Amino acid sequence: MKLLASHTSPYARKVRIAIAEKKIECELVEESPWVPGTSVPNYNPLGKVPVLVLDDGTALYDSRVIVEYLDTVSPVSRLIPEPSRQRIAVKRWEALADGICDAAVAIVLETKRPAKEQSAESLARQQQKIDRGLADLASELGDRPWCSGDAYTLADIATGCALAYLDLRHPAIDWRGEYPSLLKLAEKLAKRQSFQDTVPPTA
Ligand SMILES: N[C@@H](CCC(=O)N[C@@H](CS)C(=O)NCC(=O)O)C(=O)O
Repeated sequence: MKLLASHTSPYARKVRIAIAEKKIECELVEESPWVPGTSVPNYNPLGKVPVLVLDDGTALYDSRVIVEYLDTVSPVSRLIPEPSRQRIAVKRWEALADGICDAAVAIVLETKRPAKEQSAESLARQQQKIDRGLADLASELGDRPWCSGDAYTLADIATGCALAYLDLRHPAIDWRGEYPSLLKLAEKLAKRQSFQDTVPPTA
């Protein structure tokens, strides 16, 4: 099994953390989907990472499908609870954290366009998604130890990856100052080996 991933992708990081937590053997192949000649479209017609290529050649995407697959392959450290209601709560949390990343990525791409072609309206719309998303994450977390239920799950992984991606691409967003509950969670996650081994490069 091999994982096509870039070191800065928050979606790929989510999968890499899941692989580490579940102690699954998997080759990591660093691939940027943005460089000319990238092989990513050969595996994923959408041209996005992460992609998990199984030993029989089947390519799985996107990150949510991959993590769900990994969680069923190995019973070690279940990341998605089985009971339907808890499962949906975790998946919803993941959707929100990933959605914050989607908005953060959209801003990065928009600001790469020539200044006079950038849409202030689009930038503001994406910024609102991040702002509302963070507020929701924080209020749902409250003073509980973990995002969903009373154990560490995929919800925590997705949230930790989203917050770190904001640090990487949008350091001006002061989520630590505004949301102490998220800060507490992030500090706890940062102590895990899986998070330490996948910290995105700053350059
Ligand atoms: N929903 C997808 C999002 C994946 C995604 O957008 N990956 C970015 C890297 S952070 C990418 O590959 N972008 C290339 C492109 O959009 O062409 C997932 O969860 O895997």
